Amino acid sequence: AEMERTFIAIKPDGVQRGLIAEIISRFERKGFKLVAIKIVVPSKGFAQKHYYDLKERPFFNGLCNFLSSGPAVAMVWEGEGVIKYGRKLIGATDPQKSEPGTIRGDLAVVVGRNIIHGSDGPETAKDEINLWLKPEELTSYSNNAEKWIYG
Ligand code: DAT
Ligand code: MG
Repeated sequence: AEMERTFIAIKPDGVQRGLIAEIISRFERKGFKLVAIKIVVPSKGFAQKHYYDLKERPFFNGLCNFLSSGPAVAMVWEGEGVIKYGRKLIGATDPQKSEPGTIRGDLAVVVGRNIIHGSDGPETAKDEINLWLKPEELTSYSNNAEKWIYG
């Protein structure tokens, strides 16, 4: 299998609303493998780095204040197609447009409080994993279910 890794974060609203287990469960049940996880309060400066590409947008400051407003859960998930399919599990950026069955579609209402982040491509996945996690925080292991997930 062509394994890849993506960065997923449960934002402070998802943590405060008690949705950590619900969100992890959706990735885990799918068959993706959790290879790193930690809970952290991002500083404002760290949030600005994470969302650097959006620095010209009018909502940038509010977005960075929000991301740094409390603990977030930072994770790395591994699996075949996990970057693209992870975005599918998450749903559209605006929860009003996310399909039912997706994380944002089922669990969020407005774009400013959409509970979860996921890398949007291989380059951002690499950058975000490096930004949020130290190399020694990443694990590499085989899971006995893999032969049943991938054949
Ligand atoms: P995504 O999180 O789906 O990758 P994005 O990278 O375009 O979306 O934007 C990052 C976050 O910024 C998004 O999760 C919520 C916030 N955001 C995006 N568009 C917004 C808007 N029009 N108003 C307020 N917040 C917005
Ligand atoms: Mg994005």
